Order: sequence, then C-alpha cells, then structure tokens
Amino acid sequence: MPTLYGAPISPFVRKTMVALAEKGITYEHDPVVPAIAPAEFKRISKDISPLGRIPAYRDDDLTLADSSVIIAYLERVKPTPALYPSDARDYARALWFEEYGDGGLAPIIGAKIFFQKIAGPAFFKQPTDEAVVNKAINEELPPLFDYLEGQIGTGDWLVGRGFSIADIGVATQFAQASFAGVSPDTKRWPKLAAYVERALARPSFADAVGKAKAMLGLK
Ligand SMILES: N[C@@H](CCC(=O)N[C@@H](CS)C(=O)NCC(=O)O)C(=O)O
Repeated sequence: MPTLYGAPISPFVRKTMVALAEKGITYEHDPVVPAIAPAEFKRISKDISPLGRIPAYRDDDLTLADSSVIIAYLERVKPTPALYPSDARDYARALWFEEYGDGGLAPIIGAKIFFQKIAGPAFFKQPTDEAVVNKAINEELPPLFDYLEGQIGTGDWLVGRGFSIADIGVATQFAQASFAGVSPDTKRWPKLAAYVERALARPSFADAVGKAKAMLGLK
C-alpha cells in the first residue's frame, strides 16, 4: 500500500489527500511535519523528500515529493475519475489555477496569515504580527480574490464541467485561510464565496479539512 508523508495542516499535503480520496486510492498516512518534528522527519527526508518538504509519497520502490508531481503521477496510475481535463486548453488552464493556488495564494495565506495567526504562536512561540496579517487580508488578498471572482463562470468548477486539479489547488488555500478565520466576503465576492463553500463541502475536502482541524484543536 502506498504511503503519504506529511500532516494535513499543510495545504500541499491536503491537495494530495483530496486527490487520493477523489480517486479512491487507499494509502497509509504518516503525518510528519518537518518544521515541528525535524528529528522524526529526518528518517524519511533524505530518501523521499530531498528538499525536506511535505508532502512526499512512496509507492513500492518509487518515491516522490511535491504535491503537483504526486497528483500528476496518481492521474497516470489511476486515470479515473480524471482530475485533469482532456481538452488541451482546459488542461493548461487547470494547471494555471493550480499554480495560482500554489504560487499566488499560498505565499500570502500560508506565511502571512496561517503562520502568523496559528502556526507561529502554537508551534514556535512566536507572537502574531497583526500588521502583517492585516496587510495580507486588506491589501494583498483582495486583488487575488477579484481575479478568481472574474474567472468563475456559470458552472460549479473553475475549468470545464468537472472538479479538477484547478479546484484542488485553489480550494486547499481557502481551507488554510479558514483555519485563521479568513474567508471571502459574500457581498464583495459572491461567486468566489459560493465556489469555496461548494469545493470544501466535497467529502474529499471535508475529510482532509476535518483532520487538519483536529490537529490544530479547531472546531
Ligand atoms: N511545492 C511544494 C510545496 C511544499 C511545501 O512548501 N511544504 C511545506 C509545508 S506547507 C514544507 O514542507 N515546508 C518545510 C517545513 O515545514 O519545514 C508542494 O506542492 O508540495
């Protein structure tokens, strides 16, 4: 049975958990956190996560790191249900939204909101810098939310007709923000707020988010 390494409080581990659940792949879960338990993480890091990050994944003698790499691999080993659109343009757009989550939303939500409000105080005894949080919420996130609001059409999901890697990559970041009590205002970003609610209500997301909340002691 494959093993997923990394705690569900990581948005990137959560991406992988959601993909595994959507595809119905059973796996063992080793919820290590490199920054919180470095000694524990060392036992796997050299072998399977050369950059020392989570998630990492072991499938028999194959080891992989990076959520995008792992999910692309899962798509090849279990093509249905597909998480990547077959149409070339939709495929490219889906990859773009995944990157928008990983490279656009994550640096703000992860470092400037989740770390400041939750991980720093809880795990590193570092007090919240409210100025950093407020700037992120009031100045840095709104343009990113505006863009997404404009990208959501009449369908349920970001690209094509189906739930895809685009939705996994974006929604996992909104789950991360929600742990810190941050969500898109329903009046200013009505489509985005409804979209996030829809994505996080999927059983795959609900389960992964529930596990993260349990680890963080949140309701
Ligand atoms: N591009 C990577 C990013 C992974 C990443 O940055 N993971 C963070 C946790 S959210 C990590 O392991 N950081 C190192 C640490 O916690 O020490 C992916 O998609 O998997």
